[in-house]
Amino acid sequence: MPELSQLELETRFQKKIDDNLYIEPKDWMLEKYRQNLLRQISQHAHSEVVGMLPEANWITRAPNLRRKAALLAKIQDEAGHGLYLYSAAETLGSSREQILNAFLTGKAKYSSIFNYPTLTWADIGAIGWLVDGAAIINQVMLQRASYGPYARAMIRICREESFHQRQGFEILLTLCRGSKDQKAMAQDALNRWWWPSLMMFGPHDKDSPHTGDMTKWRVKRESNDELRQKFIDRTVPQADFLGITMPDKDLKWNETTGHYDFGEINWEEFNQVVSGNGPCNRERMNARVKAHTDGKWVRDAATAYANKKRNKAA
Ligand code: BYC
Repeated sequence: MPELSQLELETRFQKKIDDNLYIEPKDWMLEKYRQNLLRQISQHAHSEVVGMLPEANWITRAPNLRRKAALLAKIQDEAGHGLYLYSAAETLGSSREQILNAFLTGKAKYSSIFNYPTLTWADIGAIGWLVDGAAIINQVMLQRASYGPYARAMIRICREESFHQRQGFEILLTLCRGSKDQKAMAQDALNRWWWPSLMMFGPHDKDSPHTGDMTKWRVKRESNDELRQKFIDRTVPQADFLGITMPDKDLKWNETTGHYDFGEINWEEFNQVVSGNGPCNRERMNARVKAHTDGKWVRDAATAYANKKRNKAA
């Protein structure tokens, strides 16, 4: 078969995407597509792993055994999501070591949301309800991403995330139906987690440098602003059901658009958190670096065992 020109390769690649076929690891792909996917999938994996930290803060203080078991299981699920995603990222030609190195040296980002502290038990409810809720809205879309390994990882992850969202909502429902103080604790958690949850969807579309390419390549099928609106429309009635209110005086149902209008996000806060100056950025990074250092003997032992097995087989 004659060799295809760069232009022919690019045309075939885009046609495959336009026909809703998966791009698989061994297929030809645009270098920019590969790099952008590696960026997003690895950031996503780091987010899952860092996301364990705020919740881990409450394992020893969960109010009863049932809550503790559910929280432990949820945190383990997040570790599993991180592992699926690191594996998907590795199919793009970077080693696990390189990917982790970019994270541990602060070069790769992770979601802004995990740089906020979990001050009360209600925060664990708010994370499940709002943070996992926002993550699902985004990840349901990613189940149809054009890159096969990412889309398939997302299908498994979404199944677990929807369970997480419900357990968070149930924690808050219990608090909201409890004493006056418990309901106040739920309201306080909502006050602190609402705006950071909206920031999870990323900057406005007009300020989002990657949206154009990622949409063309069908990694993104809905934009940051569209997904954020979807999340708000879905979540406000849930807050009404709980009997607590979003901390946004501009939040109002708009009959004409059929959506909620809402106030402006504090983008200065978002930029500060993303650039390392959020309330817990340093604490999160220190915890991950320590875990990685402490885990060296495990990686060394696993490598030694794999080498021994390989040598024996040879
Ligand atoms: N935080 O052009 P844009 C979970 C960055 S974990 C930090 O719109 P894109 C869970 C963005 O990376 C689920 N950075 O980018 C776990 C880019 O920076 P670079 C986490 C953000 O990629 C444990 C720049 O801003 N979910 O569920 O088109 C417990 C410009 O943005 C953020 C994912 O990771 C942010 N919030 O769109 C509980 C989903 N937003 O790379 C729950 C996968 C933007 O140029 N990721 N940036 O330096 C995505 O869907 C997309 O990457 C985003 C951003 C929608 C986040």
